[in-house]
Amino acid sequence: MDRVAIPALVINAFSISEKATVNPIGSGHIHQTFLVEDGQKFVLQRINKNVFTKPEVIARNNRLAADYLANHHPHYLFLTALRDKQGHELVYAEDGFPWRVYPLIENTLTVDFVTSAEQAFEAAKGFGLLTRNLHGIDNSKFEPTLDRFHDLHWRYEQFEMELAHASPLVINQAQEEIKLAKQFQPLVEEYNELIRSGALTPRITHNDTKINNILFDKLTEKAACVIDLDTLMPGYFIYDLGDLVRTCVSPVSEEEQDVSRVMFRKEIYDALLEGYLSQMKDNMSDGELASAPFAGKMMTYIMALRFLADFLRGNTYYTIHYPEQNLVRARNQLQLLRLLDQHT
Ligand code: GN1
Ligand code: MG
Repeated sequence: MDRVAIPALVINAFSISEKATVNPIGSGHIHQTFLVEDGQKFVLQRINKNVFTKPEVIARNNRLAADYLANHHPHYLFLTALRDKQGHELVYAEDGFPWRVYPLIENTLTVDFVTSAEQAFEAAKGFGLLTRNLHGIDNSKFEPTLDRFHDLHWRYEQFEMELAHASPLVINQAQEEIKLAKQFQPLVEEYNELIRSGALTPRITHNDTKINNILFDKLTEKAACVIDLDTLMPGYFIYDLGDLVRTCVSPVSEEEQDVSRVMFRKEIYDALLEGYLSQMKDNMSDGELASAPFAGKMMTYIMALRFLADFLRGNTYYTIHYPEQNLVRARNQLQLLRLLDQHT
């Protein structure tokens, strides 16, 4: 998708000066994100309203969390959107797309690849701490920003539906991946059984714990702050631990085209579990602890299905830079899933 121009209305609402420099940043697949340098530094983001059809729900959930954290954990650094001149966090442009601004947290950085067990431990500790600190909040006040987001059963059905409607050409291109995706279908049964058993406690989870959604302190290399809070909503711990495993355990990302470079790094996997549990194990049941090995498989499978479904549907959801990118991502994730299935 081409970069959009920033509407005058948005520039005006957030009092961005004419002298400010604006550059695209980030590697997200959904929104458009810019760094604004205007004396101070800000992150300006256009929310993709085709994906998040209820942006006010994001803002409301984030506000609930921010208020709770300010009361119960006043030293915890939680990112909140800035308000415009009129006190709004979301500013709607003429085309209906909402924009928001975040302060840039100085002296921090993001990483796209985990390079050490310490880094993996820190990232997992950071996401574990978020859910830990939100323990005790009234979950029922939160609304899902995306319905059934990590419902593996539903994601499998979506994949089947796209397959039923896809053109013979794309089905042919994705033959191998479709076959593999179907082979892992028993994971859906396992997921259904786990949910049905009631072993997992509903919690407020981040739901997008990929490695580049955490800021590390440049000096100490400790986790400083989690970012991308669009899907902060009720969920299960397996979603957060699982996406950490999915994005940290291999030395290459989901974008890697050469699947022989996808690998399972045991020391990273162990560090993730250790880091996450260092924050969470006190309030986890035995049933939850026992389901930890399922987390990485479940989330890797979900992403394989989602990328593959998007490819079959003609690439309408994720940003792509070349036509087969979603197929490549699906292939990559299926390879990772094979490895996780062998090793965990
Ligand atoms: C999307 O936009 P981004 O990169 O934060 C997606 C996540 C996927 C991720 C895969 C709302 O996140 O679920 O794990 O891509 N977010 C949404 O890279 O669909
Ligand atoms: Mg996200």
